Amino acid sequence: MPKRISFLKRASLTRHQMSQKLFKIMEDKKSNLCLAADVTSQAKLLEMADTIGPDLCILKTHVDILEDYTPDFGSKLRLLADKHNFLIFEDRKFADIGQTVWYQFTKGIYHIAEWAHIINAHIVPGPGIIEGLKGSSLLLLAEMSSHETVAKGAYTKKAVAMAEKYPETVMGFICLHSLTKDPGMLHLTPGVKLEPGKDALGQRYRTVDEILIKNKSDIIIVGRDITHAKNPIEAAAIYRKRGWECYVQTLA
Ligand code: S5P
Repeated sequence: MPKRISFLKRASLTRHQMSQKLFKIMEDKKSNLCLAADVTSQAKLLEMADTIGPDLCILKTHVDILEDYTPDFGSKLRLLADKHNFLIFEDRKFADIGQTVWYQFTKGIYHIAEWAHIINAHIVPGPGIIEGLKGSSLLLLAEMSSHETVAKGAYTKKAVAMAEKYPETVMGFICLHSLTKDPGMLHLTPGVKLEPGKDALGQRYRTVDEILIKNKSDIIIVGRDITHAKNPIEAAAIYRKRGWECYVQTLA
C-alpha cells in the first residue's frame, strides 16, 4: 500500500495559507480530529469548545441550529479557537449561485465570514459558487456519508476537477476516500464511529481505521459519538488517539 506524506511536509506543498495553518496545527497537536459540535445551545457549544478544544484540529459548527444565538457567538468561539489552537469550520453547505452565496457568507444574521476559518459548498451550481466564495477557505462536498447519496462517480470527479481550477480558494474535500494525488489537498470524512453502523435518518458510519487507513482520508469528523457520550472529553481523547495512530501507521 503506498505510504502517505507527513502533514508537516504537506504544509509546504500547498499555496493555500489556511491549509498550511491546518497542517501545522495537526502536526503540533497530534490531532486529525474534527468535532461536529451539533448542539442547539450556544452555551453548551462554547463549553465543549473549551473542554474538548485541546484535542481538536477543527471544530465544526452548524450555526443555524443554535436556539439561543447571539451576535457575539462568533467572537466568543474565535477566542476559544485561539486559546486551544483549532480552526472553526462552519458547515453551511452553500449551494446557490455565486452572488447569493456571497451574501449568505458575508451578510444576514450570522456574518459567517467574520468568524469561520473554513466553509464548504456543494458543486451542484457549477464553478460560479466557487467564484462567489473566492478568497475564502473552502471545502467541496465531493462525496457524502449518507445512504444512497448521488454524490459519487462522475459527480465526485467533477468536484475534483473544479477544485483543481481554484487552488487559492479550495482547500480540499468532504469525502469518503482520498480523491487526488495532490498532497496539498485535504480530505475530511464524516460518518465516523468506533463500530460501523447507521442512524435512523440515513447516516452511514464507518470506522476510524477504514477511513484513515483503507480509504486514506486525512481528518475524521465525529459528532454524536462524542457530543452524546457519557463523557465527551474522554470520548474525544479516544478518537484523537486512534485517529493519530492510524495516520502514523500509514506514514512513509
Ligand atoms: O456527507 C456528509 C457531510 C457532512 S459535513 N455527512 C455528514 O454527516 N456531514 C456532517 O457531519 C453532518 O452535518 C454532521 O454535522 C456530522 C456528522 O455527525 P454524526 O453525529 O453523524 O457523527
